[in-house]
Amino acid sequence: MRNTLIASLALAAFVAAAGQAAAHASVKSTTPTDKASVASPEELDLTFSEALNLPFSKLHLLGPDGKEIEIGKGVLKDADKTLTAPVTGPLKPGTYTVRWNVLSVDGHKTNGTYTFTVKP
Ligand SMILES: [Cu+2]
Repeated sequence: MRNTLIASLALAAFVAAAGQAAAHASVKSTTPTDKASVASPEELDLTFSEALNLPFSKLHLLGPDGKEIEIGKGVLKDADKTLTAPVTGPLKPGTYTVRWNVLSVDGHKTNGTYTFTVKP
């Protein structure tokens, strides 16, 4: 009885780990692209490897001083795999960090950051 329980717990852990490795959302492409030098963008676009759950998926924009800059509400497109948010007003020259926190439809949360530079 006890051995059966241990065996099924081990199997459950294995299945959970395998599922995570196979399916959590990773970034496939972004606009602006990572480390790009661009004119002030009108929006941020991040395309993920799987569909997202919008209420639990958010983009944050941090300015050259590290302070958060308010951006518009995110929306999903391209079969819910692309998260887009409008950037309000022109951004001053400098390096910006995009931080993303997303929940994919399989229930896994992932997050990360990347940077782009606004040209003078
Ligand atoms: Cu997943």
